[in-house]
Amino acid sequence: MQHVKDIDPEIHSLIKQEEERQADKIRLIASENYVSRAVLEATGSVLTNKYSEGYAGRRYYEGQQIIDQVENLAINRAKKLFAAEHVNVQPYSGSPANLAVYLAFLNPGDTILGMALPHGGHLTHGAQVSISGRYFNAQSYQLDRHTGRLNYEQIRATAHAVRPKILIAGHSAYPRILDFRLFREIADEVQALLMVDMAHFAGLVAGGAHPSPLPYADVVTSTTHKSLRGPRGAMILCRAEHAQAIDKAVFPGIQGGPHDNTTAAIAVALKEADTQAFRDYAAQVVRNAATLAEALMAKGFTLITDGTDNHLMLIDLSNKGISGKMASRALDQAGIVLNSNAVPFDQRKPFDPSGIRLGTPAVTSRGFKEEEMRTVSEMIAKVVDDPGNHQLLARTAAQARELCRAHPAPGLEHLLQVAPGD
Ligand code: DSN
Repeated sequence: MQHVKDIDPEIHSLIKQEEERQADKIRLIASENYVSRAVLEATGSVLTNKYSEGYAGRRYYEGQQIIDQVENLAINRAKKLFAAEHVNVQPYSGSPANLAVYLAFLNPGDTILGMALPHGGHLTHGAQVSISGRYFNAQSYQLDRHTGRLNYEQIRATAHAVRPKILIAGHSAYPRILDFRLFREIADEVQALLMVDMAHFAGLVAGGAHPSPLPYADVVTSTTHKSLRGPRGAMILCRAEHAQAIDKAVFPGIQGGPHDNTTAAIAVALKEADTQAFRDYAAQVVRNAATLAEALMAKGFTLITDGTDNHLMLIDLSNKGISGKMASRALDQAGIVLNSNAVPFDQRKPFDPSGIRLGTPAVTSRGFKEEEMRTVSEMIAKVVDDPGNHQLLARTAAQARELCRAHPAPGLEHLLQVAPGD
């Protein structure tokens, strides 16, 4: 980082502070992770200097001898890893990827049916504040009030009533495995396309720790960061019959030139994901989540659906006399970073909801296992029980730092190499 330091000491200092924050805090935001040095290097490469509108062999500008190979590598690795017929790796991130699917198959005003945002769906699955809710007739399904789980008979009834053109499965805060076979059945009954947004659990699918939606869905979208542990980006995987529609929707439909440096980093991440080490990581993410969920429930926490079978869990703090925002702020001061989150049928406002969401990909990447998850559950319980105790928060932050230093985070190992004179 010497060049950043010389040219822009302010940004250099902020990056260094963020490195330290990421190194020394227990990061439980379910969508965050630590990428490898290799992914960081590819992201920061000269590929950022190139423009390459179009697709390999059909570009608008010259000089694509290298970029075509980079993009083809990323595509072919994704096709192999996920057993996909066609892959587009150009979407800038998850929201543009989902928008591209809508552009490919819908006209303004057409009906989509997805999981309601306050129940764990994503903004782009039809929330009124997003373009997906503004430009389309967005209908939603909710979780069952008693079980906190998806009720497939209700989804079926809603689908028959509203006849969506696209049925969306996927979430950003649902702790259970989706039944892709049932979603497929429902989509077929109403002649809808089935789109699965696997952004949250793509890494688990790649690592064999979660069923794949690919055999069931017409189109699958995913970010490439989150549990997949690549750079900030996205991809769309689809059946061969939809290849042209998807490619045209991404470019020139909603995007200009792809970010070739990101494409290279996606290729690196996909290579890393096709290893036994990554499969071990994916299995451990799930084991860590299950252990943390069990330990928290044993301490009186209310988990939506009474547990988890993926990488995340959602806690309703109503019985603890503290809001999600207050708890997440106290925990952040105590070195444990997570986000407040609405719980199903939440009575509180979205910015200060009743719950918190926790996920295990990032801590698993730094080597936390079951024992550390039990320790983390104790730290969380103490802070939630006494959030105004500043001594406790400071003590817990020191404990978090110690735990983190015993498990160096990928991409940040250099922080432990103290230079002579430092
Ligand atoms: N912001 C992401 C998450 O935290 O789940 C979703 O886009």
